[in-house]
Amino acid sequence: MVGIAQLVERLVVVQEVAGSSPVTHPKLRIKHPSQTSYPYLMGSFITSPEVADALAAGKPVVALESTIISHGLPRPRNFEAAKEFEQILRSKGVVPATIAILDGVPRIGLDDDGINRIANEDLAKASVRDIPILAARKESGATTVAATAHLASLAGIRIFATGGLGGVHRGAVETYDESADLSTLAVTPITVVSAGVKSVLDIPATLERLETLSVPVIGYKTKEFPAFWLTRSGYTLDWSLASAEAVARAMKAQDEFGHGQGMVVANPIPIEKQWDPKEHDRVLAIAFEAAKKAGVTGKAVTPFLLGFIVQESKGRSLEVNLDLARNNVSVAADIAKAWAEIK
Ligand code: PSU
Ligand code: MN
Repeated sequence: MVGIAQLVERLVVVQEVAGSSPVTHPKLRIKHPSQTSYPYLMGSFITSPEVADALAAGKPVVALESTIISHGLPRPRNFEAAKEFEQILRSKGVVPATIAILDGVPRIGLDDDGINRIANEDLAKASVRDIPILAARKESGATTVAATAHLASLAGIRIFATGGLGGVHRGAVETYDESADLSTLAVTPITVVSAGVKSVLDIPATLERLETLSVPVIGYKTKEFPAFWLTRSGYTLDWSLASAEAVARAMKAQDEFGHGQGMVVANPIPIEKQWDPKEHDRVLAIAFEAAKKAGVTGKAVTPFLLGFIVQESKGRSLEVNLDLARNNVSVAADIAKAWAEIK
């Protein structure tokens, strides 16, 4: 039986904007402010026809972020990666929804020109709080996990693949530097498939914060949280699920008993593909020194460390980064298909 809550959830708010398409708002179950009549927000967001059709038909859709393309991977590999992630999804019968803000308009699903822009323009790194400013100024931005999750959720997308989640930075006790990825997942009903968080972050502190925020962390076929480039972090999880179907069932139960939070599916890179742990430790130690020397702080820290690590590892970390991201996209596709079956 379909209850009132589910009916309201399925309420489709038709946008008046040319080229845009119907959107649902499963989180708040009300109209999003951008769908009201404030003139400067009239643009709202634009869902590509392909993504809009898939959502309307209940077909599987997976969101992809753009910060990993703009700031997390070097040119020209970033463009190839963006295309490849979409291709992996398509080959499994899943519609990709790469998300970015272009000229002030959040885009859910990009065409070739959009992919080219996120790969080759120097875009701002945009988290949730930056979206309205970019919209009002009609500027562009590459969306982080937080911003991508937020926009994907507004568009009615439930599954999202990324490389690594942002988290609590080392030294956060003094700097308070903690990614908005965590606080956003506390209020955004989306399942994010990631290879854990990068070992440049404070992994145990990140897991503690996710616990505080009531965001479940599910090990995918493992009970150990991965460490991005490395298969294992040494930190044990409370929950492990053995299949995409099991994750979809947990999502359904979360819809019933949760309070609107998301879910982290931690998907380790296969051990034969991980970075050599000794080399990993050596390169990271140098990278931290370099960041300190260069005086890098705030949200510039992650891109700096990533770029430095790619150089110092002579590209090895990049190959591992791409492998783990492909692996996440593939698992997200399986989950999206299982979700489309049971939701
Ligand atoms: N991890 C990666 N590559 C990335 C990021 C994380 O391996 O590019 C990006 C993601 O977009 C993530 C963001 O949401 O960094 C977190 O940045 P911050 O700590 O400033 O919130
Ligand atoms: Mn930060």
